[in-house]
Amino acid sequence: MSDRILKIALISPKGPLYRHRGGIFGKSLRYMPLTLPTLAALVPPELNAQVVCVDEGIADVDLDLQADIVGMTVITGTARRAYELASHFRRRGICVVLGGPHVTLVPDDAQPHADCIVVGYAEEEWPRLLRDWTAGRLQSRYVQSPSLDLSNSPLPDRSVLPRGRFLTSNVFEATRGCVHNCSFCVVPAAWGRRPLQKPVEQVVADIRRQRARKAIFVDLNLIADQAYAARLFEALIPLRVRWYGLTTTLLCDDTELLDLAARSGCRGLLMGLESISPPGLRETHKAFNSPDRYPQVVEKLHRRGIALQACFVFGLDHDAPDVFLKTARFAVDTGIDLPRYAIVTPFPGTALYRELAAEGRILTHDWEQYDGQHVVFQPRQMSVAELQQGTEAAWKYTYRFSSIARRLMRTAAPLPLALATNLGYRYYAHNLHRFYTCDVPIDPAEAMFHRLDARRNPTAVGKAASTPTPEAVHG
Ligand code: B12
Ligand code: SF4
Repeated sequence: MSDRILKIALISPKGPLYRHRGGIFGKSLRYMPLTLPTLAALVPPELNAQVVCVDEGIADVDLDLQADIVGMTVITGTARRAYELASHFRRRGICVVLGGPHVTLVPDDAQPHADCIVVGYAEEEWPRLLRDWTAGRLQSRYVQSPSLDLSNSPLPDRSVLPRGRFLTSNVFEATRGCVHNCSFCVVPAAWGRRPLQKPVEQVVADIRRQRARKAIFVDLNLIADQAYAARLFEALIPLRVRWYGLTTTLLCDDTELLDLAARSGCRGLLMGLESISPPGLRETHKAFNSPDRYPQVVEKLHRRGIALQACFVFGLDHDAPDVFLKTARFAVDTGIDLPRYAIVTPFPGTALYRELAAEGRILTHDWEQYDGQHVVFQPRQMSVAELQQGTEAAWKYTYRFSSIARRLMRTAAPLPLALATNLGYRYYAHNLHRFYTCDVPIDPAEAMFHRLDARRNPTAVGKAASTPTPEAVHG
């Protein structure tokens, strides 16, 4: 054991969408991400390290901070900021390590900006890297082994971030990855299609340790492995938590699993419906979604008290200029609790990016614009301005008072909460241009919802709004 204290600073850099200006609510509108708590817990104890974590979404990075190693997590929208910080710390002689989705998607984009990068999940590579650094034999790239197994990973250390600055820290992860292969999705592109799972007992232990009454799962598709999902849902029943997460519409084809999800406390799901056009879905390799059955999806969820936040994307090659209002009308007529719209984003490293690049249709490599809200490619059947404005029109149609009233008549959620959420979204729909440069991803509605609910019942969270929100680009 070494006597010297190894100083590690872990940073989640800000993107243009997500600065900590306080937005309209003066507090961060996000739940605690698990990236830094997970990395902190992986630091080998024998290294005698002191770990400081900074989430630039809620606090400033001290540019004079003292550290031996600065590790930064990078998503595409934050790559530019991460590289800027990396260059600053490297100039100061600090070893900079970059990792995360963007680094995994396009390692060669990140490599020149760092002393060392980690490609893929870091459960084995981050501890190895730290031991190598201590022994003076740091390599420039660490790549996740294809046989990585999460069964022995430690529970995330949430104490490294200030809980009070987030809407909630009851954020959990059971699985990683997804078995599907949607062309726009970063998940199969970055991490392949083998789902990884934490042992169910470990997830339960984490929820118990947090004494959570409400749980948000950040898993990108909780039902990627349905047998695992069934085991997890069974294990959640005795915990009596209300939980929110992301699945595909396929959950509604499996009545047994859906019933189990409802019994286990599921109160809100985010699903990527993506498009109401079958050719559009085929184009994205998401033909398992069937628009004919979307009304049944909504109805089946509502019958079980589960609210649906449904994400649609605009700008697919099959989308003509009438797609916006058609989709918005469909979302309203179908009674979706919270429809969301995003602009297709060809994240670098994805199949979609390769297709568009081969056709010369990528318009910018300014990664800050890769946020699901800006048009970064040439659409096939409309102009860039039509795509941008049409998306805004869909938001406005969906959240006008008459549309809200029609959806509220069908909602499975308690009316006051559903109303509050919708009004929050209405505000957002009418201020999209402001949110492009502000704290957007977790909705004003969510903040409003949390406030209302906290007043009503400090320990409970109701049904409607609190689905984990930000994955407008996810399915
Ligand atoms: C919480 C969350 C957020 C939070 C915080 C983001 C953050 N930087 O932490 C908020 C709400 C701000 C957010 C916003 C957005 N998000 Co988001 N988000 C997530 C989410 C659901 C969970 C993150 C998490 O906690 N993961 C669990 C941890 C343990 O996994 P991990 O982060 O991958 O970390 C592991 C490895 O990647 C690696 N690693 C990661 N970082 C580092 C750093 C070092 C030094 C090392 C060694 C290793 C390492 O080690 C970890 C352990 O294995 C993920 C999806 C997911 N489940 O991962 C999407 C995800 C990160 N988001 C995504 C996107 C697209 C967005 C938005 C653009 C969505 C939108 N339209 O609004 C915005 C972008 C905001 C911006 N600034 O540009 C994409 C990123 C794709 C990309 N190429 O950029 C993801 C992957 C989801 C997806 N659709 O595929 N998001
Ligand atoms: S969009 Fe959803 S269903 Fe498709 S690959 Fe990504 S996580 Fe899986």
